[in-house]
Amino acid sequence: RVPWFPKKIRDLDKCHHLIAKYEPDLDHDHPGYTDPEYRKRRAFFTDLAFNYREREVYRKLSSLYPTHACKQYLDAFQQLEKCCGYQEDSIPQLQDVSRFLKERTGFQLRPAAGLLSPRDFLASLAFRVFQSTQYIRHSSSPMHSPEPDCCHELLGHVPMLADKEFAQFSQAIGLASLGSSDVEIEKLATLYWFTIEFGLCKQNGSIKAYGAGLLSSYGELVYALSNKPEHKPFDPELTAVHPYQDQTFQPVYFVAENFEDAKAKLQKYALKIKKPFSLHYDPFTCSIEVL
Ligand code: H2B
Ligand code: FE
Repeated sequence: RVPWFPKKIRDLDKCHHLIAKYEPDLDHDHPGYTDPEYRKRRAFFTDLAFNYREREVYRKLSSLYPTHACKQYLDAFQQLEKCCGYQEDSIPQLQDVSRFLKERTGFQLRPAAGLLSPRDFLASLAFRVFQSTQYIRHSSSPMHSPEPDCCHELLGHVPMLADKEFAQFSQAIGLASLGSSDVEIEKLATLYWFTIEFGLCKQNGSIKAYGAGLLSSYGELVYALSNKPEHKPFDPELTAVHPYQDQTFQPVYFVAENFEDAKAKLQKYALKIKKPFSLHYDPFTCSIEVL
């Protein structure tokens, strides 16, 4: 058998195996072995070199979008490629993407250090602020990350946040969360999970994906639209109490008729959450009025 060898320049993404023997971390005789600063700097460059493979995520996922993503996603993705630096071999700047969203739906991105508590994360949505991580997944596992990373935010969430109806839907979950009990927050986080992260919707007689967890995961995107999982109609009362797990693919996905319908149903659900006050968001001052 002839050993595998690269045939196109992009095949070099697979030519990344190092002979680590002489690296400062492993070789006791290396002049930098006892110099922690030097070793830290070397680790930084190692990451840069490996992360060059980020293009792999982008290329694989975007090949699926035309057949698997909803129309709203595709429209926005095209615009992001045209004017926001979305491309295979570069990662766009948070500020450019934030400006793009602000012009379309008033949403803005705010840098977050990692996974936030559901209460804090949902609260930010009330102000049309999306808390976005900026680091990238570990390069040893380019197609999977256990926590959100910039691939998930930029390829999963951002395009949908450019759609007016979806933006309203997202803010509605956020507003419903303000001042709610822990039990209600848990239900809203579950709703968030089955819609904004793993939601499907009907479109011209077929089913498409709009959830960010799907649009940023090649394997689950294919699986979600296959006949393997169960598809149930989105109904906030039922969806909010449906058990979910984040270790494997979902056995059940919820399908929205369209975003307008999903938003109306969610707002009806939110009205039933008991609070000793009512809230109004003032878009001019970007603040919450308690009535
Ligand atoms: N934090 C961050 N940084 N990004 C998210 O997408 C996220 C989060 N999702 N905290 C939240 C939790 C979500 O899973 C719900 C609201 O619990
Ligand atoms: Fe997410």
